[in-house]
Amino acid sequence: MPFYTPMKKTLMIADLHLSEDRPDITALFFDFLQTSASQAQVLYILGDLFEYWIGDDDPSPFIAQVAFELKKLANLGIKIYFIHGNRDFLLGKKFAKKSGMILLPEHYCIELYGQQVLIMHGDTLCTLDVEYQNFRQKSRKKWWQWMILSLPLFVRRKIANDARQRSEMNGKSKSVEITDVTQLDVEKQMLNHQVSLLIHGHTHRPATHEFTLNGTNAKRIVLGDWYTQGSVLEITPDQMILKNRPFMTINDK
Ligand SMILES: [Mn+2]
Repeated sequence: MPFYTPMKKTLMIADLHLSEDRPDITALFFDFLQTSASQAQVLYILGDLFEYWIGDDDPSPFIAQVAFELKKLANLGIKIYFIHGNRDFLLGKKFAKKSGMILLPEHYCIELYGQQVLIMHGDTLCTLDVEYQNFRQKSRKKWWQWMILSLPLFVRRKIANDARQRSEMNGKSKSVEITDVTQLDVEKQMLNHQVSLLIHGHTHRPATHEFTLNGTNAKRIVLGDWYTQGSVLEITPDQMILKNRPFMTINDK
């Protein structure tokens, strides 16, 4: 028997939307990396780790610090996997290497303690949002990304800021149905990958949905965003728990 057996624990997070404007989220994330994450075997980040991403060549010290903290965790032997979100889809190999993350394809099947699980960001399931899906299709093309990434950084930053403002306006005008997943696409993806468990983020509507798929029990777990607290899915061989982490209080006395 080995002297030390690492805890069989896998963590999943999504939609942190890290940015310089929200030091409270960043502090909570770094604390999470140094505490719970360092006790786990694997950490999956299912997209929108960053509020926006303008290219791996962004020299921002804030981004360098996030890379440094992730790399510290990776150096402890914890595997960190990353699936792109709709905000940070331009995150590339250079940053992944710097931060010790392994990039995964947009839809990916993993084996979790004996169970096949499909993981993704979740934006591809929101098919009623035709305007977004059209943009998504275009922006995942090599030529489009090459074109954007060849622009000077200050231009890319302006494009990202405009897109953030547009998205905020859209979020207010688009209905709840349009910005949520469609059950039909959930089932299509799950049948395609032959799984009875799907885990994703993106909609910021943390929940566990149970339904029947092809006569068997199926489950969809939605991770929460980090705007008002942290949200972590903890998976061990025995259970899966969606946990909240409150923002840290500052003790100034
Ligand atoms: Mn998203």
